[in-house]
Amino acid sequence: MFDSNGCQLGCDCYKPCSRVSVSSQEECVASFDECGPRVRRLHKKVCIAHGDPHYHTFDGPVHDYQGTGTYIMCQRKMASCLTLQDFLVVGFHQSLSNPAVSYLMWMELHVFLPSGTTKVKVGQALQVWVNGNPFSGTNMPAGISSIDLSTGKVDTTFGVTIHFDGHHEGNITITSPYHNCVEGICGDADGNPNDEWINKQKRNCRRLPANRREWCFGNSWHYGRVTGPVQTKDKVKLTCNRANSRKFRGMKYCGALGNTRGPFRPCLMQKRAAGRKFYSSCMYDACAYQKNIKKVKKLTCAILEAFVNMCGSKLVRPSWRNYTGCRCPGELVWTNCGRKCTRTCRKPRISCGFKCVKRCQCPRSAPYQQGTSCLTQAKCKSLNLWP
Ligand SMILES: [Ca+2]
Repeated sequence: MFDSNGCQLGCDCYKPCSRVSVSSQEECVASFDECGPRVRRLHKKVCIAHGDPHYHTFDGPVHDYQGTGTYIMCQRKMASCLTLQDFLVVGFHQSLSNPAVSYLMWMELHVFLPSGTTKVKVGQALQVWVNGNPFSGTNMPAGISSIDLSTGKVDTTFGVTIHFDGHHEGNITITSPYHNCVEGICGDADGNPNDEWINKQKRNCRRLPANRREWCFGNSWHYGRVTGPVQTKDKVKLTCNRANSRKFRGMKYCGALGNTRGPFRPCLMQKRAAGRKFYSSCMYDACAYQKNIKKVKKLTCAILEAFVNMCGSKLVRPSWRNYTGCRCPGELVWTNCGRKCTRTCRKPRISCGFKCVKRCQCPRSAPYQQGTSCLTQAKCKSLNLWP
């Protein structure tokens, strides 16, 4: 009755089996009850962290939070949610060349089980650790249903997924039982965008002046020992000079995110508000580095990349890279005649015919792709990723 995903065919008590269609916002979960096996549809919500970090919360608003150290992105709430599996997702922020802003460097999922805690960490170049040891690709830890070493996606058995791209972009997906049963920088997922400023001490930081809001909100979600500067009360105000402001509004930087005649049209027609939020994050990052135009190009392309990931490839025209002048992400390079499949450290000898595909892929000098990094055989071996 189910396909391999447990998803396509559903049966009801009194109806013959039929196909179940599922939107991109839903997922199917096979369940068994008095009617026998059937499919339940669960509504999904996603929180995205990208850039120097901008958090698009489960309910939509955006936090620009640049403190350094480890933060609670999402955890199960206590009250009235105790029947749900307890978990925690933390993210580590570090400043790179500009001390005014920081970047997400790794994410770690903790699953609290009666037998002990499972910790899965995804870091730079998609290195994965389980309870502190490099993950070998076999022996799935308790509470985890899959770990994809080539994308950095970790699926749990209880409807929570984390994904870290091996650079600075991450997201968390939760299914409907967790809506209004989570807290952290990603918010409570209760469907209300107006209560996204409640901090850990239950104080509503929303009415504070803009420059103190993030200080009141973000700092409260610091996890464990404070090891570096958290965001100061007076957040650094990042403004561009007029000439740069005009430049960054152009199509080669942030402008495409607001242009409904450009390659993002199909997505913007459905998600105009999200486009506006990505646009303002894009301008913020561009202005933070306005003196270093190469860096601005890299950062703004990373934001466009995050937007494309959020939209899904069906809602974005492939011409977007030419239109915006954005090269491939990370170490990947554009080719008009690429392979149909991706060689990774774990699957180095995969073969997929000779048909050319226009795509971003790893160069010959470092052919094995891990997320958006490209590794040599020696590097794969040194990371314990070679089969
Ligand atoms: Ca909310």
